[in-house]
Amino acid sequence: MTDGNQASIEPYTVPCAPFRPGDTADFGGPWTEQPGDLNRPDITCEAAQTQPHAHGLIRVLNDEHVASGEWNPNLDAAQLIRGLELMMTLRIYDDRMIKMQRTGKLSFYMRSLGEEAIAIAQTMALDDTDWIFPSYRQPGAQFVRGRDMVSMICHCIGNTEDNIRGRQMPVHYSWKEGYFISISSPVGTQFSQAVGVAMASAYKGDDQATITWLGDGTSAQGDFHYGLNFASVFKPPVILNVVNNQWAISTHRNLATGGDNFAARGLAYGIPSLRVDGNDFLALYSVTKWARERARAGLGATYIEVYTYRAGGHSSSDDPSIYRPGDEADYWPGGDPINRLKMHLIGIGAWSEEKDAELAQKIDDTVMASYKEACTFGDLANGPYPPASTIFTEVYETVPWHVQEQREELGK
Ligand SMILES: Cc1ncc(C[n+]2csc(CCOP(=O)(O)OP(=O)(O)O)c2C)c(N)n1
Ligand SMILES: [Mg+2]
Repeated sequence: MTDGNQASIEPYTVPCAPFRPGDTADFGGPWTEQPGDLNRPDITCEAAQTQPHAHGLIRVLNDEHVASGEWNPNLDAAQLIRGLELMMTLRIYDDRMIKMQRTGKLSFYMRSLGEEAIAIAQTMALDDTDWIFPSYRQPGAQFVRGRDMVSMICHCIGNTEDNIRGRQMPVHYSWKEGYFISISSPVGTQFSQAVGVAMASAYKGDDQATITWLGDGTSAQGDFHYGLNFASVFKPPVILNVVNNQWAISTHRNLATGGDNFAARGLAYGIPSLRVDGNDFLALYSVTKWARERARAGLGATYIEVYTYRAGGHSSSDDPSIYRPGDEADYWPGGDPINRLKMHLIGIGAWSEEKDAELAQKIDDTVMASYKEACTFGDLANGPYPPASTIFTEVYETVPWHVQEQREELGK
């Protein structure tokens, strides 16, 4: 049945992950693509002019953490430090929350480990009222828009202050004030929804753009293609991202595409398409600014493959050690996004290890204080929880008869 790395079911071949527990991962050594390799095309370019960008890799920070090339967004030190602080906040928050899950204080959790730059840098590159249609891997966008951490934790616990009253799993945040649309458990629905909202912005003639993300595994679904096709036809102001983090729970990305490139798919839809180093804060910021400029100028959609690695388990329910080498993340050529920005800041003389340690401690104190405050509104073990009647309220404008019947049956 097995032939090297491929498990065969005659006459078909089922692709297998390249590395399994016990193997030493090998991603081909440091990337050959360098920051200056790719130009920053004029925003009016045709899709075909982005062919090198879809097949290459847009980078700004090199392996020595020096920024260069046309894609360098030339952010000042204050903006870079803000980006670093927000990424550290997300990581420390995630770290605390997964510990809370392990000790029974949350029912479920999902981290963004290794992918912190994505939501943070890309949201920083947008206007504050642009629509965000995230997957569960971009809660970090809320930190950029200033969401209160206590409110986020109340949602994860599902206590009386949960702004969505226990209607969603933890980490499936909704935040109307931040233009942050409810995260959907059925993966991929956000792609076509985002395109639809962007079409509405174009019809209304407002200057709101929409950004959305889905994963490599999810891109094997129809939703991905429906979204791309509508974006291709109607050219709305939307930024469509596929986060290729190599894994979809326990299945390798090679089950989602026959090739190893997700960015080039956009070219076939006639949409300018870019592939970006997803662990390079500066490159992510820059490609998103470019896409936002295109949206503002009425030039339509931009499609981006964010090339990265999921350093943690899929969720608190997952144990990656049974399907991939435990140290696979250490071999990822893109390194760690937070460390890369930190080393860049140290390199330009704007940061130090001491400042970094101080900031990490301050953030951890804030997370702990926020957790304690959230628990004053109810914790998972003891409640209080939102009332059961909230299953039936605030969902339908007119409650359908069968839902009404269920409510009566429940007596709520
Ligand atoms: C429609 C649908 N199918 C399956 C699932 C179960 N599921 C949840 S996440 C996931 C993997 C998604 O992987 P990917 O798109 O690569 O995103 P990542 O978790 O790597 O960010 C699956 C199969 C689901 N939630 N919805
Ligand atoms: Mg994935």
